[in-house]
Amino acid sequence: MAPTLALVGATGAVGTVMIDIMNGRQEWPWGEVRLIASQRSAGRHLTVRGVEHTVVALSPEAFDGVDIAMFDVPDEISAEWAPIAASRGAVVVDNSGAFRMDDDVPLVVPECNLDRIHDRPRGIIANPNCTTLSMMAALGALHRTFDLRELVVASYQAVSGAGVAGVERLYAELAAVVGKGVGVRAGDVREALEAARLPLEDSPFPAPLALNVVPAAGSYKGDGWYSEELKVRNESRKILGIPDLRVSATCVRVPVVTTHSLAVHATFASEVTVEQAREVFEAQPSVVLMDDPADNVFPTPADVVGGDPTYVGRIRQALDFPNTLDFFVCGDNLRKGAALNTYEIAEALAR
Ligand code: 11C
Repeated sequence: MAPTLALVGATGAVGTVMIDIMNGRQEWPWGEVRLIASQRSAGRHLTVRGVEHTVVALSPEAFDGVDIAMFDVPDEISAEWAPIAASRGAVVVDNSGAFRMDDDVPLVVPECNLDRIHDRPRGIIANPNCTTLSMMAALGALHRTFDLRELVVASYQAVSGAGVAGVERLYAELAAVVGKGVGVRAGDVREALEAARLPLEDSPFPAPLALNVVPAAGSYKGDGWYSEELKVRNESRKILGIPDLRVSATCVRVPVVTTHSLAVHATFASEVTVEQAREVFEAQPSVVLMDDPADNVFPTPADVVGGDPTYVGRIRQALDFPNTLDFFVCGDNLRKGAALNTYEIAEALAR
């Protein structure tokens, strides 16, 4: 019998993208589809592949008969409900941060470690953070061939990483500064936001985003590090299977709606030429090369948003660092960075 698929968080930002991905899939291995959300959203009607579904409220019984449950909900909801779904017999594919570093939960990117989906003692498989994910298809391909030793990255993260509230905040801030001649004197953007009744206390971000970049993504964890930076380090090590990989990340929020970018400085066991790296990227179906700087060809979020691949450009050998490649990647943080990777894992389980 065709397996039953549940989507928990069906009405949220990533859940909405997930339904879009489900609608676009060519293969369709599923029988019943069950859409699950909070009590507040229960009863809403959503259409999946032309069939109208009524959203049901999250409850233990909602998982009865479910084979695979994709969770796109906040950490605390996953922490409570993923084990309940697993205890009812579902395999959970969880997009939150609740289980990623649990030794009994594989952290999977299909391009890197799909075989790990079979080793899931808790019945849960975790999906990485979108920042880590945005570079993983490209980095994993290079690591398989050239043996990655060190990783230094700077991220340029879109506001939709902080959900609908992040997107609304950016648009409101932009409306408050456009045409006002601000951005030329220290503090004038903050003043413009105050004047527009957009106090920073109401923002999901710790500083103005309009006409600005903010070197603080996620929550502050002490010793100078933000949560996004620690996730990049810990998750990269786990996904690539290199527990002692040397990693340093600086994560920065930028005024982009959707699509995270990363400047990657990756050091390998021996020298890697640009041509060798290109060959590896060209052989990876989910990577698209946009790399002709002489002709202004490189990936930017505005040019690739909404796409499924990882876009790679600006590939060059670091001038003063042996065995090191520098390159720039862009990936849609809501698609491959969240919903698509989760769905690909579920699809592989169904197969
Ligand atoms: C951001 N990467 O851009 C985050 C969002 O651990 O799943 C995803 C947080 C996570 O703010």
